[in-house]
Amino acid sequence: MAGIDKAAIVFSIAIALVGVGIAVVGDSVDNSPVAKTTAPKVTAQPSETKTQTDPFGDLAAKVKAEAPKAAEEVKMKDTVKVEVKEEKPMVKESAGPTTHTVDIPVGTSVPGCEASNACYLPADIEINVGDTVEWINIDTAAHTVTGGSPSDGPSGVFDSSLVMADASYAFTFNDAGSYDYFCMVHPWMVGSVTVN
Ligand SMILES: [Cu+2]
Repeated sequence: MAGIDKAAIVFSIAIALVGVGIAVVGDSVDNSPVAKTTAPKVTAQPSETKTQTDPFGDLAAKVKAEAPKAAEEVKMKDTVKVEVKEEKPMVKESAGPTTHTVDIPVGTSVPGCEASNACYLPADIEINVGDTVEWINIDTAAHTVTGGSPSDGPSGVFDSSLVMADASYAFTFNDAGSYDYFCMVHPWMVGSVTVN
């Protein structure tokens, strides 16, 4: 009887272990299919948005909606970079011939400015060959910028004729030299441009 009981106990234990084993395997088998079926659902979300639940559908929609925006941002960055590259050569070009500004100050239509050599500001300017000088008349009266001197008269190199109030006159100096100029309306107004 003892041997039979032991055999029965061992047999029952074996059955129990098998049962546990089946249960364990069953659980693992039950879990793995769920995990496997869940994983494909996630990867299949984008193409099956309509058949899936709303949360995933929203995520897929957001991803689809944000993807074009990101692409546009990249394109925008590219265009900005291109624009910056285009601006750099322009700066280099401006480093060549430049434009210098000379003001025709307020009140120069009456004598007085010549005492401080301020009938043109600056009255004496030094530039490089190819540079341009632009005289801006900020006075209320009309003036001229005429090459030459009050004593010798116009040189004929450049002459603005009358520059009205708030108007301007520009001349590009392509030859080196010293150029005196004056105002034919107000002979006390004199200035010079030195071109190197
Ligand atoms: Cu003048």
